[in-house]
Amino acid sequence: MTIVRPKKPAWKICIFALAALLGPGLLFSTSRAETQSREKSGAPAANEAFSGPQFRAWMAEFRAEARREGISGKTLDAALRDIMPVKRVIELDRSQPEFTQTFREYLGRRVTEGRVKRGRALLEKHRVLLQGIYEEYGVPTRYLIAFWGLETNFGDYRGSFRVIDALVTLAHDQRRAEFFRKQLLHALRIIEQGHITAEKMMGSWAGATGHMQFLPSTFTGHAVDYTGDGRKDIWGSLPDAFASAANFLSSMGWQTGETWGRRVRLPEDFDRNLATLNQKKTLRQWSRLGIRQADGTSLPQADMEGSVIMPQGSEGPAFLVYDNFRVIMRWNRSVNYAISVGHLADRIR
Ligand SMILES: [Ca+2]
Repeated sequence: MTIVRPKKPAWKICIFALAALLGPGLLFSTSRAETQSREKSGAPAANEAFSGPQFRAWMAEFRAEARREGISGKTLDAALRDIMPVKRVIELDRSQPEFTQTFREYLGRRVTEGRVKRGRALLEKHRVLLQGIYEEYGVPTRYLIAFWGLETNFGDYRGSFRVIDALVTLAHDQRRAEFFRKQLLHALRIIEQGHITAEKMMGSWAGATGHMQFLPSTFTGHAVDYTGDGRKDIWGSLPDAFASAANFLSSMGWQTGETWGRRVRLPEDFDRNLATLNQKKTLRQWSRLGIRQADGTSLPQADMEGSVIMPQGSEGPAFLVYDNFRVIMRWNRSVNYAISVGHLADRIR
């Protein structure tokens, strides 16, 4: 039987128009205490608007697609039982902080003294493991620690939402339905393959999961079973989590032996239009344009290519970034994030 996806009902269009005017916080009049307890538990929010026939029809149609994709009825029954969209996920989707913080605020919150100190201690603690992974994948130990620190504060905050709940919510929502529907199928595939159960697959409101906050598609593409027990366990096994991150970065083109970038000093007459990731020049060429290292010394006279970026605008700090910076941006397409990874890695070393 073919189930035709129902047209968006009129009430929903009204609600989303209203949401655009008022902001989701006002529309979903959930009390603060209720929201917080829900955020902690990650439990689905009972809501008439979500549990109506429209959602049930959507779910029936999605299940049919998942079955065609080879996911067993048993996995679907276990993962999708009593499932309902989570209002809090939609609220968080509509208020992402990275767009409202300046570069300085962003960096200051992420690369703290405490995090640097703990990163150094953890690098020491896991040195043998990380060194082995470096020899196999070519990604230096300090970067893996930096990603771990930024993604989950070294495993402390791995997310309080059931990934399946979050992804069902976002796949059913209109804003990025297609992207999250694919992520949901990947997540179900991971469960089908026995790497984890739906109950234990916890993560962020956007479906990122495990020590390194992999999206399900990143997992299917790049996760590895470093311990050799048959499970790619990025949730409970640090060896699997670190090696999976290293494998991802290596696949994206990580250049062993090169750094990510450096803070630089620009000459007074520097043409600010050149400060973009689209402009690549060799260190020799940048040097000729008057760019110096932050301490005033000359750049290395190399043919390595880089771009100048100024994340805080033309009055803020300037960075010269290399190929590995672009690899970090394949992990997270945010310039601020990529500088934070590089800066934290440098501080940990
Ligand atoms: Ca394993």
